[in-house]
Amino acid sequence: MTDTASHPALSQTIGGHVRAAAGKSPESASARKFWFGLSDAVMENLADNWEATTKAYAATRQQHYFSAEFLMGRALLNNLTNLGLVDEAEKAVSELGHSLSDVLEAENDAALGNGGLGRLAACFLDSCATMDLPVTGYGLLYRYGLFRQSVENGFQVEQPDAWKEDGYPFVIRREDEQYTVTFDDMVCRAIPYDMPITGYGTDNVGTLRLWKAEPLHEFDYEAFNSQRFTDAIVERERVMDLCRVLYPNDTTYAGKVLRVRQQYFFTSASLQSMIANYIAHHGEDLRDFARYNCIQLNDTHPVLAIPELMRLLMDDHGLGWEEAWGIVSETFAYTNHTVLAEALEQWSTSIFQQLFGRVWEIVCEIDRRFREDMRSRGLDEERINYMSPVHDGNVHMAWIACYASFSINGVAALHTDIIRAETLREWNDIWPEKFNNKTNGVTPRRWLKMCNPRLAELLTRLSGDDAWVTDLDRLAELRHFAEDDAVMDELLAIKDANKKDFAAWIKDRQGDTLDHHSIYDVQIKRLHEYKRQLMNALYILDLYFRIKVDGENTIPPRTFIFGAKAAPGYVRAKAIIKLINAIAELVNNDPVVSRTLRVVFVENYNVSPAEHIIPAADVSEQISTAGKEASGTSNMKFMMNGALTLGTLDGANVEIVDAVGEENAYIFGARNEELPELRRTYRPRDAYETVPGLRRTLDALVDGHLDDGQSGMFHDLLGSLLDEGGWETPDVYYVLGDFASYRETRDRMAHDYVNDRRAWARKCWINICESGRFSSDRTIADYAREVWHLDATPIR
Ligand code: 26Q
Repeated sequence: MTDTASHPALSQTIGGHVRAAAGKSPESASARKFWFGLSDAVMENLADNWEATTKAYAATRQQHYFSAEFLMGRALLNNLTNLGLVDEAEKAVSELGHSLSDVLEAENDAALGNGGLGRLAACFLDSCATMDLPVTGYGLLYRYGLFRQSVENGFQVEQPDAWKEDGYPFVIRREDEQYTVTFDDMVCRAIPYDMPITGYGTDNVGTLRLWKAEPLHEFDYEAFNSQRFTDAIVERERVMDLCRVLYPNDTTYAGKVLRVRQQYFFTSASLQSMIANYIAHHGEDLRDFARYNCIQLNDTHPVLAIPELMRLLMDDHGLGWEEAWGIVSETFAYTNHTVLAEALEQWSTSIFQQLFGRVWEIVCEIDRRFREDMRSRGLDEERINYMSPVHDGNVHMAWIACYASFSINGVAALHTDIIRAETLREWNDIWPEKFNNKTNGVTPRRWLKMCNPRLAELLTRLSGDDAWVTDLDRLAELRHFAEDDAVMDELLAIKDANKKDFAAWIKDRQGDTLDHHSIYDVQIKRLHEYKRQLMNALYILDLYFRIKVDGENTIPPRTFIFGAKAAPGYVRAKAIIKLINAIAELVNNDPVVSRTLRVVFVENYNVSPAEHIIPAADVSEQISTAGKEASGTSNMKFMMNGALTLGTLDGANVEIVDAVGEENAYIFGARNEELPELRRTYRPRDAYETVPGLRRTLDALVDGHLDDGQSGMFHDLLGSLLDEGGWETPDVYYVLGDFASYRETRDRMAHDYVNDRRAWARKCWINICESGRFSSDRTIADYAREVWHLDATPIR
């Protein structure tokens, strides 16, 4: 499709690129070197369209997506898929003595994100490119992405993720577009590394601009040759530190100076490049800036862009405060991703004073004017102080975002309701019109077509074409095939084949042996107490006793699959990983229980493992405490791939159930609106005493059934659920409160699975057919229309 006269067919260029990368014949090159060569060939193929797109976007109204994280995963197959080159590449690669799948597996994930928020940014870029929308992503080129996880003795161990040490062909260093970023104690160069973002079935190629910090001056030889040798090295390293590593915390905020440096660095550089582009196209008068530019803030991580744009407009471009503030308040839109108070970013004022005095001054002036504005609206002093950008010795990033932005959105309907009523209530009282909901979505290119080719082929065959790939609502037209037994049998066969593939993949990766006839029951997401992996683990332990002690023999065979990274400092999350692995040890090595149950912990869970796991899943665990998960996005990926949701009415689960009907999902547990009343009288000890089986399951944590390596971790876990009178409320996430309901629903689900395979298949089918509204194309169309006011700009 893109095969025009200007670029020769891929089959003709691969060989040369592999030779150049490997320094030997393609036949004898390693898979890794072959990956470099093939990737270069893809870059050659898209270069002209990329340049044309960049030119076209530069002259029009543009959207800019600011995010500290872009969890891109692998690029090669995604680009081949988008460019319609998979078959051609497959043929050409095999003619040169390699297999495409081996070459693809040689790519490292670009893990420049923690989890949902970072992956959402990546899905959004895919949709923007596919829809020809002039959107550019801006972030940081971390040298080390999210840590590599290994499991030793059941404990998580972190290693650095050196994902690009031997080079990465999908970013282009653009020296000629560098800027200077100045801190009070450091000056550095910001060099953009641009990644092309191909879209499906379009010539447009968008851009993700990732900034790298480098010392202002080349190596200082004078210092090098003198006593100041180490000074010179230390100074360089201080600048290089800026982009060295992605902070591995999600949800818990840590006030680290380096993190705020990162935030200022990438937002300042991004704004400077936007302003330079504006001046090149529209002249030196910046008063029309907001007509041509709009910025979406992915949570509060890029909020320093607000005072920084004020600074640039006033200090570098001569605007007055009022003019500058007018532009700022038409430029920014803010997305909130969490209701957890511990995740809201607040920086100590001393950090601001020390790093950027001028930005601090501007923040203080924003604060002063904010207080004045609120007083004129008649608010009381207590409320004004609570809402003000600077108070109690901290700068409150979310409050700056809410004040300066023209749009504030949550990421699922329930989440938006909660931020309006609770988290951001005071702002909603004053500016209800700023608030809107944009339910998340995921790209059906990566999360269906690419990762599940068997299902994609069936959908295309039944549809008569592949229009669903860019218009996922079309799948609703296939709903009636639920009544077609031949199609349902084919769906079951596809799932079975995917399960076999997954079993082979995990065997090869970490040695586990799986039975593909068993139910694959999956929970993959960051480890956090509110996500309740602990409740899942306790259920497995309960099943163990039911089989081992009670002799229950009608339990359907199950494979429990987990994937999760814990923030390195989050001790209790790490204890839960250890617990899952201890339960795996107990269950998998028991001669009786292992005939029915198996527990697998997928090490180093990331985007590419997800692509192997999700198409093989039967059950999607979405079991967060109601009200806590802003949206969730794996729930959408599972649904698209024909797994059924076992979940609470939380985040986007609510909308999934709404789409498929209650009979096609398994919903349990307390609802958000019920929890306050339930909590009033809740005593986890009562659940321990009265819920059948719970006592022996919880006792097993500390009575010698399970080994925590003398760490005391399991004792702490038990205490977190039961101990009253300490400084924490016991069982804040209502694990024991929801346990009985969870167990009943999960048992019923397993029996449904084995009792009527066709009925199960019908439910899966309806989930697939109704997944249209969870395409990120829908989400992006909503942002473009309602927030960004952005038109498509196709280059052809
Ligand atoms: C903040 C300050 C200091 C260090 C780190 C952080 C930090 C980093 C990452 C805070 C939060 C994050 C990531 C949050 C996240 O991934 N949230 C998830 O966003 C998804 C997309 O909207 C939702 O689907 C999930 O429900 C939400 O948990």
